[in-house]
Amino acid sequence: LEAEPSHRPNDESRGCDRDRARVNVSEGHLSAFGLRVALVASRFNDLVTRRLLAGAEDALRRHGADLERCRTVWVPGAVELSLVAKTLAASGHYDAIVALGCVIRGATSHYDHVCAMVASGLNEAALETGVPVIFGVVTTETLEQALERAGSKAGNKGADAAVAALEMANLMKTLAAEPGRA
Ligand code: INI
Repeated sequence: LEAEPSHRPNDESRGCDRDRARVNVSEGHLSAFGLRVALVASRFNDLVTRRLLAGAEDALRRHGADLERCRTVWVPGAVELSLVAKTLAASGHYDAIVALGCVIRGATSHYDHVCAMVASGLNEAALETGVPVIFGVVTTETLEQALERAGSKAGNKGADAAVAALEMANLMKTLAAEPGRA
């Protein structure tokens, strides 16, 4: 059989453009109005984590959050962030959780274990509860690099995490309001 001349690539690309024009786009806005956000911060390396927390609180306030409705919980170290984040997420009281920590590499492999535990634990907390749990954990080689990310030349990762929490909290509300389409 002789193959039919194929026009599929052109047809497909035209189809794609047509679909693109019809697609509805959802995104979370950045207002904190009416949102309740819980912040979980670890005491380990608190020279850095206090600055991340200050950055997160400042970002929430500047985006319209009522800080009276938000909450801060301190835990010993980054490893403990996940359990508390998951407990707060499962409580139903918060629209998003921001986990703030600082892990700095030392002479042993401890850093790798702490990073692996906190990354997978926070991700699991979000996936199991359906509540956004934002990874505001700075992982660096040196204290200097960590301080750079806690309110100096590389910005403030706590503030970035808080803004991500607002975007995700609002996006999840939008998706929940359209159950047929999520
Ligand atoms: N915890 C941190 O938050 N940052 C670190 O850099 C760190 N290091 O390197 O050891 C750290 N360890 C403690 C860990 O998070 C737990 O609190 C501890 O292991 C008890 O479970």
